[in-house]
Amino acid sequence: MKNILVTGGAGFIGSAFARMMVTRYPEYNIIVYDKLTYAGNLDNLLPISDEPNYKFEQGDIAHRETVRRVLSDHAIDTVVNFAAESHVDRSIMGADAFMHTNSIGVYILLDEGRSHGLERFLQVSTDEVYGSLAVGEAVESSPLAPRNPYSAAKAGGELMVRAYHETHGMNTVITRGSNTFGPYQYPEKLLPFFITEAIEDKALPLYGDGMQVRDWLHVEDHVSGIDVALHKGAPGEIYNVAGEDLRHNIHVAHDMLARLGKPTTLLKHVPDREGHDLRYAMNCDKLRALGWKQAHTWETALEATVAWYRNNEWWWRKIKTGEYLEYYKRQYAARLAAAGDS
Ligand code: NAD
Ligand code: TDX
Repeated sequence: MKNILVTGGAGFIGSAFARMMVTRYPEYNIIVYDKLTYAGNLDNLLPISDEPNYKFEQGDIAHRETVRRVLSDHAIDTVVNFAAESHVDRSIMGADAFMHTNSIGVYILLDEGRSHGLERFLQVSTDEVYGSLAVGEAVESSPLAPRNPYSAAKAGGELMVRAYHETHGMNTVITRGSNTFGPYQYPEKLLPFFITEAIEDKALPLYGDGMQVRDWLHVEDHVSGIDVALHKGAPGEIYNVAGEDLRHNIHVAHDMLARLGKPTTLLKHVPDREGHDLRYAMNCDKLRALGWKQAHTWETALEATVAWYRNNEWWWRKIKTGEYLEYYKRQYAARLAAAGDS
């Protein structure tokens, strides 16, 4: 492993992976390949922009010719694919881009990667492919039962990874991560959205009764788990990367508000997300058996995350304009109005 293509590396988790790899492995070349959609942001890569083992290429993972050129120009031997449309609420509004990137894009990367002779292909997937679990926790062999267009398209991508391993003998690994949070997360996802809105004393739209359960994982722990799976995972295998720290949304919001010193009266119960998955939970003994350990607890991770958004307004204030405001209006205006707020 020497020349690693990090697709989707200008987004939240991909950029954390690129920042970690560039410093942890000076002997590797890290080439970020990203389309720079609304969620891609070169500011996320500023901390490594002058490092000699980092390069950036702009492009779409579903664009065959560009993928082929980049694999060849950089003599890529390994692909770690983070590129995705990643927000469930946007997939409910329309799923074209989700099918394009999360399913077709994965296929193009695999197909070009196979022709190019890749040594290793790691697909970053999600706990959402297991669907909503009323009780218990998913293990890697649990059935796939996605329930929204985002997760269905991610499951499609995964199945193609499996097919290229089984049919063509490609050396693939899949990781399935749980709800991730930390610095540089686009402020449409629950925590960065609520933190940045609460800083401005705005109403926080909590879907339904707020009793949905998510399994929270700090982004540095997520990317260190991907690193372990990349280096030690067996070909064709799948590894859950989970915080194993289940929390109700309403309690997550209360913890965050307490750290910001803001009142819980900012929370407004608004009409629920359509098809809302009530509960995600995964077991990650399989990855722990390879030596992965979390460095963060919920308390330390939340504290650091709240502090980061407080200290880095330069980063999120630039984002919260233009397209962001259009999306906010479409997603929240009617919901907040229904809750008696706007
Ligand atoms: P993100 O939306 O912050 O970043 C996605 C990145 O992919 C952006 O930089 C975007 O420009 C890029 N991209 C989108 N379409 C592309 C295309 N066609 N070609 C090239 N680049 C493209 O997402 P994230 O939260 O960092 O998630 C990264 C990966 O991790 C995704 O595959 C997601 O499914 C998975 N995941 C996310 C979470 C989470 O909680 N955020 C949890 C588990 C798994
Ligand atoms: O305004 C909100 N109000 C609210 O109550 C938002 C944005 C979210 N929520 C709820 C919905 C979920 O139950 O909070 C929970 C978390 O929501 P998101 O941050 O949108 O994440 P989720 O839908 O759980 O999906 C995330 O985890 C799995 C990521 O976005 C996916 O990319 C990942 O695969």
